Amino acid sequence: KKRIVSGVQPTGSIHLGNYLGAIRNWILLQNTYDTFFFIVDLHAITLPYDAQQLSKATRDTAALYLACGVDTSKASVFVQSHVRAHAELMWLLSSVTPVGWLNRMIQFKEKSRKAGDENVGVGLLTYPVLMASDILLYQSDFVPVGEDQKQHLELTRELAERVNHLFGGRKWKKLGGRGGSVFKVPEPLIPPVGARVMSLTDGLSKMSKSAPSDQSRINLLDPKDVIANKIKRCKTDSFPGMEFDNPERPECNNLLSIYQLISGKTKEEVAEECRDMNWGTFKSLLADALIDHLQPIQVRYEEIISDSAYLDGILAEGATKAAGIADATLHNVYQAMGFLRR
Ligand code: AQP
Repeated sequence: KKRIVSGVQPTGSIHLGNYLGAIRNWILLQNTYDTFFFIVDLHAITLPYDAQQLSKATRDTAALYLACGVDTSKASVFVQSHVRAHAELMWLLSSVTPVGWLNRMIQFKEKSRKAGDENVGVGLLTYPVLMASDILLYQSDFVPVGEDQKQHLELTRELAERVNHLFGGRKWKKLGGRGGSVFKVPEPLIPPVGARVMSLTDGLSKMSKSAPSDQSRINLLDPKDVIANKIKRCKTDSFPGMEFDNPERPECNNLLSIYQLISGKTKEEVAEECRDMNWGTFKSLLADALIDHLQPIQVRYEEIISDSAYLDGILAEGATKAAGIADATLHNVYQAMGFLRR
């Protein structure tokens, strides 16, 4: 089976964008691929964060993966920091990553501009090297990537090729290794159901955990009345009817797309169903659809999060399985890079 790795940062509440853009696709992918879904807690500390909240957010994220349908009889679920090889490989890769490659990263430029100089740690710059470690440790064949992560995956590929070139092949064989490539070069995977979910308060920016206003996103754990209220108050326009793809109506397009994804209907069906609706009618249709869709996820989440022994067991099992693969890769990297064996 071909292998896939993916993760979400425990930096806040998991929202509809994380769900429709990432987690929901995992449910399909786990049937066909050897999948590793982790909670990327080491990535969550690259901007100022609250240490009191990190472990709770990590557990919540894990419980939500399971509640959304990640099936641990098919997929491995674990916490990134529980597999030490991630941080360790990152050091080895950092040492062969040209700084210029990192300076080019658009996400770094954007996030550091927003955070201000005082708050920008080295980790924010070297974040893509940790992401490369996450992927390369598992010799992944594919990585599901949204638009915003494409550049980071390209850097991962370049790094894999660089290490293979510098340390692989005959040079590695001379050191007693198996020779050949140290790392598999991963390919991007365009998700089966693609979605970029936009903010409820601005149809041109993406729904995001870090946006200051909670009003801008639907969190998967929002109670019914909060969902209804957020949809009621979300940004509208004064055009008649509802339509997809009108560049002057980004909010309308976003909400119709959300409705389409949640209802499982086709774009044509939704366009037809909603064409003559006014905002009020459409909003209550959407709020009801969201509440119905999220309710069973919330019920399962409550069951899982209240059984801590069960959740800990899943995470321990996942980490053991992941570490088996990650440690073998790390061993090869040390060997190829010429380190003395213990
Ligand atoms: N709005 C979105 N639409 C579609 N997909 C999205 N993802 C995030 N936002 C949207 C996808 O969720 C996965 C995990 O994201 P992450 O935890 O690495 O954080 P992020 O991409 O930086 O997005 P967030 O949740 O909005 O966090 P902040 O505010 O911290 O930037 C990824 O697959 C991502 O594409």
